Amino acid sequence: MTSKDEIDQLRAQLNQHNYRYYVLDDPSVPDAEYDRLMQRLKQLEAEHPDRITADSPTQRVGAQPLSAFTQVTHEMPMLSLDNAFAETDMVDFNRRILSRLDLAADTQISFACEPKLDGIAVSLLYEDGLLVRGATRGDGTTGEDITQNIRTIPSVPLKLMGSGYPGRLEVRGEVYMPRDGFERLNAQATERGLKTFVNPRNAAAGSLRQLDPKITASRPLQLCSYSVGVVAQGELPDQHDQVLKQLAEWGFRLNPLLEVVSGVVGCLDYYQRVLQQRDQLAYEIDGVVFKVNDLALQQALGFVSRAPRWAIAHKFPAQEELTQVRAVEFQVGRTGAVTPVARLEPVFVGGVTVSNATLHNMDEIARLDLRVGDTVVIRRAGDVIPQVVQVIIDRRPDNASKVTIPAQCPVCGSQVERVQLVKRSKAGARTAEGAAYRCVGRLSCKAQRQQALIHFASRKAMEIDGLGDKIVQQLVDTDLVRSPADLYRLTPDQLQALDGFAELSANNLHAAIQARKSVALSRLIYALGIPDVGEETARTLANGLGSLDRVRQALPDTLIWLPDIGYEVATEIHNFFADEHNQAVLDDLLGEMDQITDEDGLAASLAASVTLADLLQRMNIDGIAKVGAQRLAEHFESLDNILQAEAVQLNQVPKLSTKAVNGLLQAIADAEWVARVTALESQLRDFGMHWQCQPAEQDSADTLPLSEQTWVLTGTLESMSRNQAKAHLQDLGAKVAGSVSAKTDCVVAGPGAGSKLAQATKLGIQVMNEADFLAYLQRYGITPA
Ligand code: 9MJ
Repeated sequence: MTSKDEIDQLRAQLNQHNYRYYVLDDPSVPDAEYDRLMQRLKQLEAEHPDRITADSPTQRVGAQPLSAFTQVTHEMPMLSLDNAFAETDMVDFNRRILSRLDLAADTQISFACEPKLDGIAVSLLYEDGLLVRGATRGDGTTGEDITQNIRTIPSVPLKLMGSGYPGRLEVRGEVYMPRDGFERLNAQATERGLKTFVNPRNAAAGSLRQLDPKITASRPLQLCSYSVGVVAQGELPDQHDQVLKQLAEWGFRLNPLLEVVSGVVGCLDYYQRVLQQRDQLAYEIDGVVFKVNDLALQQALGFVSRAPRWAIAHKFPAQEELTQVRAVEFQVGRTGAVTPVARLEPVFVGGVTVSNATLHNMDEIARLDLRVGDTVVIRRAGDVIPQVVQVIIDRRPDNASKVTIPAQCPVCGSQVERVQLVKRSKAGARTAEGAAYRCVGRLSCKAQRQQALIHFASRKAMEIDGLGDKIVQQLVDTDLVRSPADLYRLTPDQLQALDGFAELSANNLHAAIQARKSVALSRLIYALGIPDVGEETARTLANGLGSLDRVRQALPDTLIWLPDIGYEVATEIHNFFADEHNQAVLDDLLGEMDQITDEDGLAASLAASVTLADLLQRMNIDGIAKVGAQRLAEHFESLDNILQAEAVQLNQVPKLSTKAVNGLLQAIADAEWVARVTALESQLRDFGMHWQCQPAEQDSADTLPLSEQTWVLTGTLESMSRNQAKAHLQDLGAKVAGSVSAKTDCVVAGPGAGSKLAQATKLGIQVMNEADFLAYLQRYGITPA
């Protein structure tokens, strides 16, 4: 094949893969294959620079930053849409159309319906099938030339697909940022200490406004087309929906919810159906758009001022509203964290009345520059909790007051202490830091007591049936319960004295509490509410260490041997159990309980898997990695021998580098290091480790079929609930994660699986359907109830 043919073929393949991935959301090859084709094309183009064309997939980004955008005058003005806010507005819209067209009042006109994307309207001009200009709507008459930014959006065709397109064709549509991309972008900005975007629309607008197209290229933008402007040297179909379908064939992304309905009743029904789906959509919409489908009728209807008579936007309830901050109060959580909450002038937003919004922490207040009395933008999108996203500084009253953290806990009056928070990346670099505040009152603080007990009794913790939040509140308010142990000491009489209890209900709750005197170890660990210890970590601790005693004693250096436990979490766990107050509360609780069972009957797996070489490798000795550690372990056979070794002996270890010898000498001379490694070794021995032994126990967690594997569940399964499927996988040793990444080993996909399945296919990860999964479980003797 000649290089020209190969270049043509690569471009065609890349365009096709790109179209499948970004326009159809249906990837056809793994990313690695796409990258390989792209590399090959870049290589060929470097060898034959004369063959580079503007529509080559390599040429999306590459233009130099501009110093300013130039103005563009639209050949056909880009109109705006009239709004309808109520059903009566829609009925009036329909009536105006019928009367203007001289049609009978009961005529059912065909309307094309689409969701109204909340982004930035743009115009894309194609000449002979090539993208020659991209522009913003601007004021409708003049916009800005943003061609080089538009070219970076992967769902924008640089060259139209197929054939039959007009010589000049202006495609119009919306550039928007899907929700997941927006969340990711803001999370990155927060991590880097940069300003976040208020909403996906502002993020899309800000991304298109960049003078440097490389920045635009790094933003997750999408284009969806919804109409045409200039059409010359060619013709298009005579119905709006057919025009859009024709655009799809030329390579544009269309909204999959596009429909044609009959009459205003059809429009109102469509509005309701899309409204129901709003929160589940991958992108934000602020309503739906209705357009008379017949282009001849559109022509006959014409325009009034700047909007067409044949189209209308029926708006959804706003997801952002302005209101005022009446006060900022402080709440105390389970671990004593003191967090600010904004008390707001009640406002209707995202379909509910909102009068409180969390402010997260004092850093957030500083970032927003929020004061009491300020007018703020409240956002409630999807079913997430309402957020304060912006302060309108221009409306700040003279008497607005700054927010300060109270010196005393608002609930118990104990001192509030400041704790420095440092977030680290996996490599240990600081990624963010800030201050948190904590009430030092522990269980003497009613707020902490109440939250701790609610957590203790909750379903994933001790699962005490019938012990709901309201009852816990009464038990705390009446001082009947001051710690988890007190729960077990409650008598039926005491319960019966509470509001809403009779003899039977009191006896039932008493029995339910007593029934939870014996639980699985992992439940108890989770129920204790150790900071940073969720269900999964609790299970790891229970399975890996096998007994509560070991968990209580484990040193941070020991804990980090367990899967997915890093040094920070290890330190939190160790500090929790080292704390005298926690020890007393736990001893008291254990005194009331009967039996803590290791739920899966697994023996401690940690000890069996540790060797002297592993230990040396992990003790941060300069110059010593896996191989060096192995050589040392083989030569000296025990840690004692190594600690007593001098330079002469170390130099006798075959093939040990000078750097490793020096690193080790330095470590041995460091009393703190020696104390750490000795304590670790002694603890691992106590926990049952034997140097150089093979895994002793066959059923240890490390030898479970799915140890070290990560699985993801998506969609719904018919034969079992998601929690049951999760439990089965965990029994087999797998970690069950909430999202698909390169680390995922397998995805179980039931009907209704969406983006996770797409992601798995994209990454080339194994996918099982329900039948495969059942057969797989069967192999290990698991049959769902
Ligand atoms: C949006 N934003 O989704 C129009 N739009 O049509 C749709 N906007 C529009 N159509 C004419 N789907 C002017 C604006």
